[in-house]
Amino acid sequence: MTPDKVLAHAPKILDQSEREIFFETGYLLKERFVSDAWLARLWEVTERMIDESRKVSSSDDKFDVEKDHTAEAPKLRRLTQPVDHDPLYWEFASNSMITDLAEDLLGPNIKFHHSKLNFKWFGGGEEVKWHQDIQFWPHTNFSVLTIGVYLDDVDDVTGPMGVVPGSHKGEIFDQYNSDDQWVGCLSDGDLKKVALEDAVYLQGPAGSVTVHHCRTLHGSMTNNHPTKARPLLLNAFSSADALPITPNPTPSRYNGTIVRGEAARHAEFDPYRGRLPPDWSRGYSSIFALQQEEAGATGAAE
Ligand SMILES: O=C(O)CCC(=O)C(=O)O
Repeated sequence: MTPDKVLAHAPKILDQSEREIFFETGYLLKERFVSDAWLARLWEVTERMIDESRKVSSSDDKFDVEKDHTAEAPKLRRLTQPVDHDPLYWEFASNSMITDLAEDLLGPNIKFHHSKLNFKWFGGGEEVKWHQDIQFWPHTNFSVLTIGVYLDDVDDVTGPMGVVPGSHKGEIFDQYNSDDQWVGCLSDGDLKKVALEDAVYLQGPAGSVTVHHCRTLHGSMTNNHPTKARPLLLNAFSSADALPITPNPTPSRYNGTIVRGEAARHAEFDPYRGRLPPDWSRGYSSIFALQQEEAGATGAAE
């Protein structure tokens, strides 16, 4: 759905000016947006997930862990598709204030795409290199976005999400390396073309929410805090009329579920001039493994 058509519907939860700012800059930060009651419920299940991760010694379909992850000292990078692992995560994605927020920015008919919980563990939790999302999951149009919730307070030490304002209106960059392998981030050469000096780092207390457009250039630095992780629960949505044109890298029983309104009768099209991702229908590892070019990670996606 085009911004004009979205803006023509009355907002539920945002001011009209906030919606206009999102379409202009490609991102939004809403401090303390998620209620304490929701945060407490999300923490209860998230603590359980962290405990469960103690049983794994290497990454699998559910837990993406750092190399020195152990039962005694877990070091989680990501819980993949939280919605598949506890009904609470699905309730949050499909029926909460973040679903209202998605509706204000995507229009009345909305589809769920995927979810992930990035932990960015303390004491060096890995960076996420500068990238755009739409190349991971191209759609027929660009009415696609991701909403992140900081489950804990985030400052400049814990590795806040950084965004480049206005980059959603610019180039769709190649996210392959010079050996033609998908790495899911920009090359050093392309980064020189980007106004990284304008990057904004989104910080705030627990419950603050980030929104980034599917073409917005974003990334985050290492978490250098000695004791505090930076759990960021991310849910991606699209307008119902934006259809994925490649297989979803992280399948879930909820992929493509209409969470507001109704299914589209017609697809809407924006020309997609980016390069297509590899065929991930047979498996995908994670953005961390791919960006770090860990052994087997790129191959797994081919
Ligand atoms: O966790 C972050 O800081 C960024 C997450 C992200 O961009 C991603 O997982 O695609």
